[in-house]
Amino acid sequence: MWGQAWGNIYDIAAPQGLPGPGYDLTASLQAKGYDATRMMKTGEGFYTAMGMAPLPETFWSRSMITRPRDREVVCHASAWDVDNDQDVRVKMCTRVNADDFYTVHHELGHNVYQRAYAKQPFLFRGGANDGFHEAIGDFVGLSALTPTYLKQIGVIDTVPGPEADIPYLLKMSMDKIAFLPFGLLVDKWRWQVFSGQVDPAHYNEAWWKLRTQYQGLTPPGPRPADAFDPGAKFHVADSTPYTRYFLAQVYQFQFYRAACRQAGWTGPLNRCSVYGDKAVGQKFEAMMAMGQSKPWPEALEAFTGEKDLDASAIADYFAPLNLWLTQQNKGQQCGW
Ligand code: X8Z
Ligand code: ZN
Repeated sequence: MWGQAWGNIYDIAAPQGLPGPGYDLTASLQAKGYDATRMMKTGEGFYTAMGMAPLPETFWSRSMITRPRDREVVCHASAWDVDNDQDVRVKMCTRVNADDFYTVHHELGHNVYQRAYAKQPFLFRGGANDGFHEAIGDFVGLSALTPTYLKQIGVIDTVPGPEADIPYLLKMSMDKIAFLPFGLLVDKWRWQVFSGQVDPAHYNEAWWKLRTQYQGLTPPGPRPADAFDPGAKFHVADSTPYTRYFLAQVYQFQFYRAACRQAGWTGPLNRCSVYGDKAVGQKFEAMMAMGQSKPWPEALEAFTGEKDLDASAIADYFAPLNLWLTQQNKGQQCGW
């Protein structure tokens, strides 16, 4: 609806004749009889296989992981740290599909981080910055989407060959790269509102100006003068900052590249999974345990050896796709 993730239109956007990524995660999860609990348990399994503690019993008794039948709830997924200690929970209307499989790992990343820094003094119980908080589960999700891992846990039966790498990366880029402009513009718009640069009569116009400038999108038809399209985005209505997701999009690839290096991986990055790697898990948990006790560059350095936000990890991950696209787009005019 917001054009923030495009992976689900891979079928109609990919060039004709290009094969798919070699597996259909939604179909596989459904065929194997997954339900919400099994999705969550599978997510938890990734973290425990890296050496982290299983979720407490209260997680299972107090979380909301399916949409209740008897009342209206906010279904936008979130993770909670109710007592700033061990009472961690997820609130999610989990459906059995590829998107929610990924989101389960994302949400649990919040809970795993919260538990890791629970031993810090109260004021340091928080993410190194809010981008870190969003990046933990996304980093894990990058491994959890690899065919190698999905085969290991029996979700798919065969690992596609190297011919599936470009399609896999193309689909991933439609989620991860296409998200960047959106992740940037939500708070750009909000800051224009908060600073008074834009007055209420022009809120919607300012929104679409940014949508066009950054995402190349226009509304499907003229918008009425009293429309408030940004209000349809949960984080705008809920007043949740959004730059965190933009930052997380970069951090997650830095975490992932560092983890794969630590694991001694030398193949294409998109095929790396650190599932079951306890040494990587230990180092990652040590970074998470720092919570907010040190400036974020120190936390980043503790795990990656890098001190700054660095998009070269994204470029490394998508390097084979970039090469392929450069050839595909030869002679084409890019932009809008
Ligand atoms: O809001 C979320 C998470 C909860 S922290 C589900 N995300 C952003 C969104 O849905 O807009 C994750 C990706 C970006
Ligand atoms: Zn989140």
